[in-house]
Amino acid sequence: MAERPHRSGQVAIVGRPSVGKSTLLNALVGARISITSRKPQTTRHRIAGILSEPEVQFVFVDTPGFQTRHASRLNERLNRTVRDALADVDVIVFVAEAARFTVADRAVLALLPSNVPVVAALNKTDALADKRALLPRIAELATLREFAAIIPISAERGSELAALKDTIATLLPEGPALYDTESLTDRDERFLAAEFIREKIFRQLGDEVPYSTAVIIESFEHEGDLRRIRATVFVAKSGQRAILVGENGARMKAIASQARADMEALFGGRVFLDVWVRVKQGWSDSDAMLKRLGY
Ligand SMILES: Nc1nc2c(ncn2[C@@H]2O[C@H](COP(=O)(O)OP(=O)(O)OP(=O)(O)O)[C@@H](O)[C@H]2O)c(=O)[nH]1
Ligand SMILES: [Mg+2]
Repeated sequence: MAERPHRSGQVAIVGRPSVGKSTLLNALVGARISITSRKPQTTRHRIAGILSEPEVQFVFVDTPGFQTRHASRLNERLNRTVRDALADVDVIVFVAEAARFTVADRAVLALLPSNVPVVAALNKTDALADKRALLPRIAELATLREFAAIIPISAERGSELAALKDTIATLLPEGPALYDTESLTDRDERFLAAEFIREKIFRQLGDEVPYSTAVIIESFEHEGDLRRIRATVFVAKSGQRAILVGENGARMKAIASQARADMEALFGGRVFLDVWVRVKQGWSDSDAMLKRLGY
């Protein structure tokens, strides 16, 4: 019997903010590499998660949720990141919530190229009170464009992810692995370290500060098994600095210690993390800062 040919390719994960794109990427790859939170617009960078199986290598590309809220130069860049991520992928996974289909979902759908196969993943089925609500939603979605498949999933519980993966695999072209089969992501530890800090800020602080925050890794040194990391968190106003630092530095201490625990889990070694907070007015509209941040 002939061996089945190996397949590989890029699979973009797109959708409006907060539908669970990054949670899905992590569940598919089996590691927490892309940050997640309840707040919309958590993801700001393109990041690939790599899943290597004997017959197929998936390169899942997580993208920022298409931005519709604040008009800033940062947001223009984020939207461009999404568009660029779509340019040369083999498959698109369009993520929406099983419970609702909004104007923003339609807007994202309208941006998708017509010559790439799209699989719709209706996420958060675990939160659906009545599963019968899925049928009219699937029917509605099917009228909007052609889908290779429409699959209800729960990224958080891991439900139907095998079906999603199998469907995607059939749509990938034949070809060798694109990355080392040991790799989990195309991003380095420096990038992941900055992201873990940003994640804790998104999870621990209210509605204003996270959107005014950026993280830069100033230095990242290996001393045997120990990683010594120095980071600066930029905020836009001094009031935000006070909130972020907290009373006697308690808030920042909690953020840093949780971020450090994540780094140690993923990197597999001890981490010494030193975080400073600095005020930089208007960073999200400064070309120089955006460039330094990699946006
Ligand atoms: N109940 C439930 N919640 C989920 C599921 N998947 C994701 N969530 C939650 O939805 C919220 C948003 O998840 P993210 O993965 O950060 O969403 P995202 O689409 O990457 O968001 P942005 O990066 O901001 O565009 C988080 O609180 C997740 O825990 C799911 O299957 N079920
Ligand atoms: Mg995300």
